[in-house]
Amino acid sequence: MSADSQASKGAVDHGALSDHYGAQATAMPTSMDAFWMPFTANKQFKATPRLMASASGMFYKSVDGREVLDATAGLWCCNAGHSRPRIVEAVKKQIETLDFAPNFSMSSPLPFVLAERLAELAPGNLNHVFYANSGSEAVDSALKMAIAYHRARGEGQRTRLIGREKGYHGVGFGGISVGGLPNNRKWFGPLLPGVDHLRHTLDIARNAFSKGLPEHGLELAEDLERLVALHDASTIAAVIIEPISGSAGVVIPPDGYLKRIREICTRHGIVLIFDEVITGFGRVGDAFGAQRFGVIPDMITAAKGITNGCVPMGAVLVSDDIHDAFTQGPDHVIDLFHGYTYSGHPLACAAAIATLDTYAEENLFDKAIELGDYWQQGIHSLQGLPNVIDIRNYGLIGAIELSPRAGAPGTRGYDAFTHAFHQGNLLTRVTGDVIALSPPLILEKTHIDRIFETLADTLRATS
Ligand code: PXG
Repeated sequence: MSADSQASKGAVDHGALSDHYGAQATAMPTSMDAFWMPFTANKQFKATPRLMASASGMFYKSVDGREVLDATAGLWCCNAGHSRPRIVEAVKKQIETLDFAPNFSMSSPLPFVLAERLAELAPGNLNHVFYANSGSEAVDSALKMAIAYHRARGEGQRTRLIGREKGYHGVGFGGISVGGLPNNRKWFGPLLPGVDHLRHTLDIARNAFSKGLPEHGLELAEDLERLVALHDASTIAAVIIEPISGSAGVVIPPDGYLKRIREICTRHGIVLIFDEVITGFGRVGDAFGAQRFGVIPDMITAAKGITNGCVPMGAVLVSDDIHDAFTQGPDHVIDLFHGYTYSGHPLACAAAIATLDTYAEENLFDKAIELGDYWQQGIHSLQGLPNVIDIRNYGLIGAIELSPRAGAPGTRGYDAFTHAFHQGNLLTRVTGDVIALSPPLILEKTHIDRIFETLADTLRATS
């Protein structure tokens, strides 16, 4: 900003700044122009804003004083519910003790402590942890590692990356290149070269209203053989998929599909990356989807629930084989020319360790199994309501797909979302005409009842 334009905006109001932690943080802002909100229809939102002032357990409190039941764990991240005391305490203590320490040829204790904890939770021999600050960064890190891994072991021609239609892997150029959501790709030019996509597995015609894993579609895993035949395995570095696609509107893998993908990758020496930014940390009834589905990838990308959403953090969990390929050189040589200023930030590590303690103490990774049947029964009770064309569920994830209005796709979903929020005090997440649900794992049956009663009212009211 030039000195002139700063002057034209007037002097900074230090009184207002010092009040930031009090009244300003819980009241409607006086102007909403400057914040360019992500993935948001800014004009529409700012005309009818929805602002949260505080949160505790299963509930948000909005700035207009309403208690809103959180059926989305924030944005798939607050798996232990909001503002949990152990996590709050850990973050407070850490910021008072060590605010920052670099991790490039320096460090502090907690990144090591946390890495051991994450390696214990991870399946198979995924014993190494690389830190990022978001899911997008974790994904780009994993894709780079896969390519570099092959080069390190003398197969530098393996550079091709394979994603899947409808995949969401964040918003870095790597992530949108392997991702399969047209709106996230079409604006941004040619993207990465040498990327191809598997077909997606959403098949409402054959699998509508499946409970848990859909029965049909295992054969879609063979699509990977098609791509191997087309490109030759010797050019392919990695396949990246979400065990359950989240952002695309919750696509559950057909029974046996992930195992088959694993077999094909192994046969052809292709690195398999599970993007578990959503399915990690108890969402599907185990630490990771990998364990719940009984399929061990070579890398897992994680974020969101790693810190219960309260401090940004992403991570890549990496197998011994991949890690060790980078450590064969002399001791003074840098293993991997990659990393972020905030990789392993002490505040994020403190939050993550306290989060893992909370998950363990409260057995939250079992909750999706314990409550799974009740959740399934609740969500499928919406079958038959106006415009409901599919219902999908797995673990504590659910989706209700509505038929789009002719010529106005997405509007029916958006209406349901705003009605549930404003009339039903219920926070859901909508992508297109799909209502997606991913409540905090601390929820109880009474919350499940309320979520589906409110949604039933909403669907009747917005038909
Ligand atoms: N991978 C997956 C599987 C994700 O779901 C990311 C990567 C990127 O994470 P970051 O931290 O860079 O946002 C995600 C993020 C939604 C929604 O409504 C989902 C995400 C983000 C925002 C909205 O489904 N997932």
